[in-house]
Amino acid sequence: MSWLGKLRSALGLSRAALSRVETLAQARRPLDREFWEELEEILIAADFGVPTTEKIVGALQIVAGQELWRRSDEAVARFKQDVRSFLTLPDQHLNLRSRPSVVLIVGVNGSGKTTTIGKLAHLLSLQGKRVMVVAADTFRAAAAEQLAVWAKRARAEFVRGREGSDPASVVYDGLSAAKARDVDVVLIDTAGRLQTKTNLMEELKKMHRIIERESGAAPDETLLVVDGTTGQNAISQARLFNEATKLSGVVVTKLDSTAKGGVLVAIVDALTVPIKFIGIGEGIDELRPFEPAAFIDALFEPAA
Ligand SMILES: Nc1nc2c(ncn2[C@@H]2O[C@H](COP(=O)(O)OP(=O)(O)OP(=O)(O)O)[C@@H](O)[C@H]2O)c(=O)[nH]1
Ligand SMILES: [Mg+2]
Repeated sequence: MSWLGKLRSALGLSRAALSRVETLAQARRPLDREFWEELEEILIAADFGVPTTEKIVGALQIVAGQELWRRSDEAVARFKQDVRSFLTLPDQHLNLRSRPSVVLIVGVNGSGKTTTIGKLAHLLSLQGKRVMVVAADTFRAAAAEQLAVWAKRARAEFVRGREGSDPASVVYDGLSAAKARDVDVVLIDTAGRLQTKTNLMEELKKMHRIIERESGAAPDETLLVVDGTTGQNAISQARLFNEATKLSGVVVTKLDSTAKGGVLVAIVDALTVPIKFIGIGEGIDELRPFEPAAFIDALFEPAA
């Protein structure tokens, strides 16, 4: 199956949740109050979130008035364009400036951090980069073993610490090894337990300090991994991490098993941080760079 076909099939549940948007367009209804209310209702049900829905629909109503649109198909066409530009932020792609580049992966329990690192290591390996993964999740017993399996599959170097050791010291070991082994990109896996905000901040700050000292710069990327199936709950988590550390991008996982794909729009609205990758399955090749245009097409396109 082509990549677009795969994306389309992964987003099937979300597309079904939004299929009424297409129905609204095809009905060529007048742009009366019922129309706007129905559009809002569909978007809220599809996890766009109330504030984001109101923002998008509010702006659309103003344009509709200015352009003297009469029918729902015109408004819906513009709506899709608006969502697409909403999802398009500068720096949409992975920035790997320094050498070795350092990518710190954060997020709550079970959001898909380790899996995402495995997939990302694979993607970068395929691009000919020398990749190292570092198991700075020293909290959960099987965490390092799980990452070791991914490292092997992705043909990446692997560094771990002792269980229960200080994550920052594992980061230190990883960065030293990366320099010695002439690695291009270092991906750092962190523990996902949801701590208090203060603990979270302290731990992330400490890792940042080590990275800055050892590599001479802040991490090239700090990516927040968010479980797409949690819908609106993902927003409050994302806010917490965004306050604890400066995020450069978001990865939304498990889009293949949720109808809540609209949450991407709410996340971008809440954080103003670009979505850089989406996870659309458990397989090693099921992480892809996020492309707003392809995403919108797959989310709204009527079935062929
Ligand atoms: N369907 C689907 N499952 C995914 C995806 N990404 C991750 N998963 C699954 O989500 C579960 C948790 O993934 P992990 O990578 O272990 O999550 P984690 O954030 O590292 O978890 P902790 O280390 O416990 O915090 C696993 O069963 C993964 O296979 C995805 O894009 N689609
Ligand atoms: Mg993990």
